[in-house]
Amino acid sequence: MEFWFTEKQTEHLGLSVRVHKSLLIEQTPFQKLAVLETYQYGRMLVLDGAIQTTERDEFVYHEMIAHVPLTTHRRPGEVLVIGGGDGGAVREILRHSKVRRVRLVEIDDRVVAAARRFLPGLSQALDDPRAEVVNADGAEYLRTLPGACDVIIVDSTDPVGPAVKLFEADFFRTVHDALAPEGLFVAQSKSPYLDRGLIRDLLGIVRSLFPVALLYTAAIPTYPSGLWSFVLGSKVHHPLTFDEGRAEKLETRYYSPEIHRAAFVLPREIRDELNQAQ
Ligand code: AG3
Repeated sequence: MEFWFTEKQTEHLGLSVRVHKSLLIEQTPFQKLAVLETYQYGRMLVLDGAIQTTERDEFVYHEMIAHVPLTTHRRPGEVLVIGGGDGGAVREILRHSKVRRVRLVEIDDRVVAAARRFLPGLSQALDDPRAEVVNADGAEYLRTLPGACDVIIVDSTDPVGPAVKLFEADFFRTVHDALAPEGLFVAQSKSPYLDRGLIRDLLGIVRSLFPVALLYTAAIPTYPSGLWSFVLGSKVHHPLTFDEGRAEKLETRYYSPEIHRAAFVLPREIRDELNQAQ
């Protein structure tokens, strides 16, 4: 007998993955949480039916959400992650020796517990002495930290359930205020093929708040359409003027100085529609 999990990416499109074993299925106070052992991608974390991360392709997303902002900032000492309870982004952030502290603010502590139990390759980073896990609402928590962060990384779910407000203008104003004068942030912003309207709106919000506002992409096999995007907002530093030496020295599988630069080059139609000139 075969068991398949399907993420319904749109009304008319799904990605199906054959499941070897279901390791955990739980209704938390915030969302439905599952950890599945799959043949193709290893262990897979699913929230409300959406694939969050898999053992085999998580490195692409986590390297790209962490190293692009951290090599753009000259001295990233204080880093804050919103969401990302699996620990993958924190693991990559900790590769930067300039980072003194990384705080992970996760609203759903069941996600952290599931990752600690089933995804040690990601969650082990949370035990590092420089890492701190805070169980709180990220948007509320940020309000208590004016000007305190060098880099903020929004590693949220898609805008459903608890993450809806993390895609609204008010939240990005809070992010702006929580950043130090040279601060910058990155937020996951869904698929350039399937979510163009959302990305256009987000970029509009970020452009109204930050002098540098750009979109970059990465190829992630298990996310809808396979091409994923990140929006970056920065008070001073431009991501194409970054520390290439530091980028080259990082131990990575996807990220490199060349990938860093190339990620900001958008397919023509998307570039024109978003009016993104580098
Ligand atoms: N957070 C973003 C996952 C979005 C995937 N969307 C989807 N499958 N529809 C990932 C968390 C990893 N730390």
